[in-house]
Amino acid sequence: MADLQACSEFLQKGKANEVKEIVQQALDEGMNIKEILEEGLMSGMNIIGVKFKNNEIFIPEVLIAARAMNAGAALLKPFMKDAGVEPKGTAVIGTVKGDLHDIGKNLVAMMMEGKGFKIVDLGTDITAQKYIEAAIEHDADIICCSALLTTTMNEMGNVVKAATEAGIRDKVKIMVGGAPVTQSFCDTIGADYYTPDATSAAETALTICA
Ligand code: B1M
Repeated sequence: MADLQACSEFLQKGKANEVKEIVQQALDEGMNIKEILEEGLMSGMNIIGVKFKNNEIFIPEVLIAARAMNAGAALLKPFMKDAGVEPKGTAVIGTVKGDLHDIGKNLVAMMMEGKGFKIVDLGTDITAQKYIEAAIEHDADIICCSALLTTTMNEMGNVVKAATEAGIRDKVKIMVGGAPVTQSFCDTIGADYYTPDATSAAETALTICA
């Protein structure tokens, strides 16, 4: 019988081939999709999140674990809808206009994916208007803005304004983060949540959509 605990451990070590093998075996045995996803994949990514937050592991380990998670999740994807596995929520994510830094943004996206979110990754250099259009198109619960430059972080305020102008401010929460961003900046621009790292961002997103 497919060993989901072993799958979770292989995921944490970034062993994508082994993860795929166990997920395929579990599928062949007719195991419950939700069980494979939660016990084989998400449990491993949760442990990675905690270790990253505690500085026990670093960016490369997170990236290879996320790659293994994606490899396993890709096998499950075609069956998710039929199995009634709904995403925990939908988040539109991007790095703000004028800013090309995307490593932190990608980590946030991966951690949120690991928690079961549908992620619409817009990339970098994203205008306020683009965030809003995507949030409307995908009926997003959360808009996630990342900024690494003191010269671009103010663009986050424009995203909040644009959401208000588009009449979606009560439907979508706005989360902000990135090295120069602080709680007091978040409060000043009227965003909903500031989190200092990718793991807390994913945890906060889960609380928002609980
Ligand atoms: Co740039 N850069 N860079 N850079 N760069 C910094 C940010 C800088 C601090 C370096 C320095 O001078 N010491 C400085 C900013 C100064 C400032 O504004 N205060 C700087 C500068 C000035 C620039 C340029 C202007 C340089 C130039 O051309 N003169 C230029 C700007 C280009 C542009 O964006 N328009 C530039 C360019 C680049 C590269 C392209 C070379 C490259 C980016 C490659 C890429 O991202 N694909 C780069 C890099 C790599 C850095 C440093 C070295 C590393 C940034 C990084 O990826 N950190 C950085 C210096 C440093 O930090 N040591 C620097 C790792 C990443 C995991 O951390 O993104 O903070 P971070 O994400 C964290 C948290 O912040 C949080 O979670 C992550 C961890 O869990 N987080 C969120 C991030 N987003 C979040 C969103 C959330 C919640 C949490 O909710 C939605």
